[in-house]
Amino acid sequence: NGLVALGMCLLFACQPPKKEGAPLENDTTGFPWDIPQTRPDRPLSEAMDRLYSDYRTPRPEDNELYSSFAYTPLEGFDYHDGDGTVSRRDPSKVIFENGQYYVWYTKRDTQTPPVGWGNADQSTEVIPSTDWDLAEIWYATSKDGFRWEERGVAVSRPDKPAVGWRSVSTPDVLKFGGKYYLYYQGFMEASGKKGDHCPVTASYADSPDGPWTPVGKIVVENGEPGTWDQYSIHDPYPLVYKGKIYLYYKAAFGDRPDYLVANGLAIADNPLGPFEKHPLNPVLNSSHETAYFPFEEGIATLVTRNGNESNTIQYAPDGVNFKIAAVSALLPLAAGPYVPDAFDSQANGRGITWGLCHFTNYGNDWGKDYSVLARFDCDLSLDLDDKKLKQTQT
Ligand code: AAL
Repeated sequence: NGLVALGMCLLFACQPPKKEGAPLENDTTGFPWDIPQTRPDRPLSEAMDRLYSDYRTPRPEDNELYSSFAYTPLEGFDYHDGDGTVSRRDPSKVIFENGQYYVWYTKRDTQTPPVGWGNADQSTEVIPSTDWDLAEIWYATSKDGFRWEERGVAVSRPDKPAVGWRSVSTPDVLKFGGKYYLYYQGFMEASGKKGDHCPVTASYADSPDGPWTPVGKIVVENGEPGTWDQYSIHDPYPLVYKGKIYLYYKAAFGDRPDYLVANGLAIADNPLGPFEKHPLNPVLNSSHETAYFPFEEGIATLVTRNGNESNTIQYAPDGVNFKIAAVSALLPLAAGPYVPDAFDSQANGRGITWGLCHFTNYGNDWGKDYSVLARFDCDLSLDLDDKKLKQTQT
């Protein structure tokens, strides 16, 4: 054993010291063994070229916009033993007010589980078609982001024929000029029929605890017939960026089920509009229930579930022209991150470390299911000691 150890020592002692960034011995590519941070001065293949042109750093571990995701069940929500009559989904972003975290979400509490998208004809005034039919917007608070207390309804369904009489769902929150605004989808017909062709409406309040006053009108209009967002304005997601309200939303070329999901941007000076759609819309060619957050001088986004660029984290230095910054896996669906600087970013966004998301399809038939809220944790923040966090994750 002693001899073997001595031999090993001699072997190591005889090795030339490794030089940072030096090419491998016998390496004919001329490519240094340690991936350089700067582009090598030689022609590159398409793939290696992308490494330097499309991503923020050649190595994911150096890229502030790369993260994996951890998930934790939440405490404090009752799901009626999972019988499908109660569902919570599509959480808003999380905000911190009055010493606690707040979140708003779609809650369905119906006599029966949904009959399913394909059976929408069987829905009634009390029997839901899909998971988000006959829903209301509820809210919950938490001191630590894990244990939540459901506080009650924030926005209920107004009487017919007001916007949202059939269902109000998929909220997000804005704080602006000392007031709070909830933006959400207002259904005028059951989902699964033509109800999903819905626009966005809003309510406002002086306190995150309400009471909420519905504006009773459409705030972000569907596009003109023939345009990409003619059918729906879904998943509204407001941020304050460069002093204006940037409201991102999902729409689709075509109608379900043959549709291509994309995301657009509408900008306003005032929370209740008028919202002007960006001339370059759509600004994302993929993604469902998309989350956005200020990052450095621009906006970053989690691109999930639908489209060619699903499972990417993208970045737009101007909030408009997004490019893939990182490719990851198991991204949170319908993420509502805690975005500390969502409403006062001065082109110095700090990123995110956690939020709420949902898990759907607790059932065996699409749309005939219930959903639960969960917490996700990630490292998409400039404030974390990245290296330390990543070491503990590996
Ligand atoms: C979600 C969201 C919107 C849709 C429905 C409820 O995935 O995109 O909110 O309308 O499904």
